[in-house]
Amino acid sequence: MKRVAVAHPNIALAKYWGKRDRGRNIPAVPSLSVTLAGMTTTTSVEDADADSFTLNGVLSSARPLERVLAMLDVLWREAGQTGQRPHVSVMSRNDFPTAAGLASSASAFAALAVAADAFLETNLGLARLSCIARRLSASAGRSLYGGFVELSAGDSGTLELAASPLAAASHWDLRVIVAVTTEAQKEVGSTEGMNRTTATSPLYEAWVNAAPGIFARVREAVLERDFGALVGPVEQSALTMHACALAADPGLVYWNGTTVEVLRAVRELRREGLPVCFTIDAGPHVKILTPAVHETAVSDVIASLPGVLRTIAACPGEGARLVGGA
Ligand code: 2P0
Repeated sequence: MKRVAVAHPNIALAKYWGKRDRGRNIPAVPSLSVTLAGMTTTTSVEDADADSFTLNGVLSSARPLERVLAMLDVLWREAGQTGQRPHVSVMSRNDFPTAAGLASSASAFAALAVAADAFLETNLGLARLSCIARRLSASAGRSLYGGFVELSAGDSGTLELAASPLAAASHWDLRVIVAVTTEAQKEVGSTEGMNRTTATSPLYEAWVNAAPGIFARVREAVLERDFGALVGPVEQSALTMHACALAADPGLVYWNGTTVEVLRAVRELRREGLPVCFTIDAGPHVKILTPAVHETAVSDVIASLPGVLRTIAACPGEGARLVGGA
């Protein structure tokens, strides 16, 4: 038997950065993301004599294999199964480069949750799968759903925490233009970066206190489809997250020179009258938001900036889902 699922990465308009409970992977701040069409992870789960995980055609071992099997084991237990879990061959492929700075762990764990749930016939439903994916990678909990998705903060005693859909992909025809500023992998991954920030940044508490208000403003602007109201809190969320990471010890400098040039160019476009704003994740690439009608005008300018290697355009897309299998 074989089950195949697809999922897409998501980009947070209100950022998650910091955990209230590391063991349970509970976010310290609420986040709000948009799931992106156009970039896809496809994952299959099928019977095998021994467990294995192949990513982009390369057999994985150690930590990546452990995380994949952890998902299978959790699903098996959650469904109340007590016998031996069947051995599986898991194969996953991304049609987008991880160096594009689009969280591949989000689409990876979301696709795996759906494929494994179907393969094991656990039938847990999207909310349970989102909770399980969130434990492995918080942003993955959001990619279970399409369109605009929110994930609350929790307290250290929280056991169950799933993302929830806020509005469908069709709610707002936004474009996300990714300005790729390097092909290199980032030096410090998100999990390590946010744990270091939590432990050492003197600005961490200020971030945790400010984030709920920023999130509320993003949420309201999304619900109202008010781009003018979206600009301020989206940029503040990203810049406050980075300010807090920069102040860690040692400081986390995710940006390069081109990152700053792109931020300046986005603000220049805004001064010229275009509705456009930026966000930045734990890497040097800049993600630029604009209503669909302005996509070409914005991406032409951004693609021509010195240091921008290329741009990738994406729009709101669907959540994780099965695509067939025999
Ligand atoms: C976000 N990021 O909200 C933020 C903004 C990166 C910057 O969620 O430790 O891979 O596995 O829960 O989900 C990336 O962090 O971290 C992320 P873990 P994850 O999109």
